[in-house]
Amino acid sequence: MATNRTFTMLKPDSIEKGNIGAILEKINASGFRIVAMKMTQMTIADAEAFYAVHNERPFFGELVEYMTRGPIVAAILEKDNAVEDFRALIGATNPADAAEGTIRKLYAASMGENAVHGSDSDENAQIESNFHFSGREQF
Ligand code: 3AN
Repeated sequence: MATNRTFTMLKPDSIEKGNIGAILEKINASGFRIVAMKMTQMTIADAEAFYAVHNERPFFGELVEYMTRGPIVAAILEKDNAVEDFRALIGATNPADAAEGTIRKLYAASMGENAVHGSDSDENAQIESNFHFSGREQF
C-alpha cells in the first residue's frame, strides 16, 4: 500500500558540521511536514541491524563506524509521494553525482559520508520509522 510518509536520518557528519537547521529548513521548504523527530545516537548493534541489507558489502564496517560515531537526528516526514519526492530532494548516493540544489550536493562530503538518509520504498519507510520510533510513541 502506498503511503505518504518517509523516514530520514540526518547523519553524524550533518550534526558535526552544524547543518541540522539548514537541512530541516530545506525539508520544510520542500513541503514535508515533520511528524516525529528526535536526536539520538545509534549503538553498533542498532547500525548493524538498520543496515543489515548491506552486511556483505566491503564498506559495511566503515558505514557502521560512521553512523555510530556521534548523534543523528531521526524523523518521520509526511507529504504526497513522500518516498520518491524525498529521494529527489536528497540527491544521488554519491554527492559527486547529486543534482544541483539537492541536500547531498549542498552538504555531503563523499559517498561514505553523505549527510542524510532517505527510505527507498514505502515498505522500508514503515520498517525504518518503527525501528526508531516504537513502544509508547505512536505516529
Ligand atoms: P542511499 O542512502 O542513497 O539509499 P544505499 O542504501 O545504497 O544508499 O547505501 C546506504 C549507505 O551506505 C549510504 N547512504 C552510504 O552512506 C553508504 N554507502 C553506499 N555505498 C557506498 C560505497 N560504495 N562506499 C561507502 N559507503 C557507501
